Amino acid sequence: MFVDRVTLKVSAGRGGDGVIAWRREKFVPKGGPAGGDGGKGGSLFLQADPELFSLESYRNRKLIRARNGMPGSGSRCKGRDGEDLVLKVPPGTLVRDLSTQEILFDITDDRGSLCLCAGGRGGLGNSRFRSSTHQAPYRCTEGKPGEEREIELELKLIADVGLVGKPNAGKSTLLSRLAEISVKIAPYPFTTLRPNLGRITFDETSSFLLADIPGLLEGAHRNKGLGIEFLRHVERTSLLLFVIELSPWEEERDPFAEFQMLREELGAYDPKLLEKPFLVVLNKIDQEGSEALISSFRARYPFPPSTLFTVSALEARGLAELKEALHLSQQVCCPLA
Ligand SMILES: Nc1nc2c(ncn2[C@@H]2O[C@H](COP(=O)(O)OP(=O)(O)OP(=O)(O)O)[C@@H](O)[C@H]2O)c(=O)[nH]1
Ligand SMILES: [Mg+2]
Repeated sequence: MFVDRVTLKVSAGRGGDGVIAWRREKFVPKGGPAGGDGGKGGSLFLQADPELFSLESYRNRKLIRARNGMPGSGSRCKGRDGEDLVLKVPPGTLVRDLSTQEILFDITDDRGSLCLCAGGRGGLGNSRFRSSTHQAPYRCTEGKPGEEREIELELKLIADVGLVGKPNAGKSTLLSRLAEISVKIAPYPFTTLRPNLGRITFDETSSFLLADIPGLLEGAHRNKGLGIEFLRHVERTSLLLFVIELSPWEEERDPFAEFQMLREELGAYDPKLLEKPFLVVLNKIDQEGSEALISSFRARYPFPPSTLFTVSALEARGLAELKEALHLSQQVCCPLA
């Protein structure tokens, strides 16, 4: 199951208490204080794991605690430190503190682990309080509580290109052709219920990560269909690929109106998405009668013609040109007006 938003209470371990103890040995009168310190509480760390694509492992968890430190003991023995806990999250996870709404971390790569909650310090045993004037202190301190937070983890996939289109437009088919992976494809809307990622390799040194998200319906920003929540997974992409279906047998459908509808839904989610570079793919050109739709689309398309592609994902036609354009995307695409 794909999960891209969870809230959790996280807490580091409490420090162990210091203790009061005395050195008691035969022939050692007035052995003095020997209470050891408590161990440190375990800390909580976050780490990106590139193998993960979902926050599913946190779905049913409400509280995550690291272990407490153990109390000290006699003979000045320090208690054992609580074990640190490392929470693995997919790259692209945003960590928000729910009480302040502040973004604590944006975990975009797998460089090291980040401390989310520091473990509490251990208390001091009575041996620590001995001084020249106070030889037998009856004093120790408690361990400190570990840091606690209520957090929200929100995953925004990190991909270079995001596929946006109506349900059934052929987005998954295109992804499977370009990235040569197998994804669920079926002749009904909302086949894709979770984002899929695929990598297109151009050559040994360059490749692109492509994200296919569930289809958008008109009114998605009012929660129609699967809503627009999934658009968060194209927020970080550097290029958008609009996939529009040519369906000549359905007379009431107008591909250009669908393109505008998609733009409106994107704008309703976040106007910044409209500033992203984009390419438009008219899919299913293998169908009879699609030429008329293509020319009517071209006539109204106000952006450079070099950003418009006609393909048949099913028959793998026109894909080489599209792949080439993706490769050169930084130069050929233009921002939406
Ligand atoms: N004729 C024709 N059919 C296609 C083409 N590309 C995809 N299809 C068919 O269109 C249907 C939908 O394809 P999908 O790839 O599942 O479409 P999608 O956009 O991922 O759909 P959702 O996941 O539901 O949003 C399937 O039956 C595909 O076989 C094409 O180029 N030509
Ligand atoms: Mg799909």
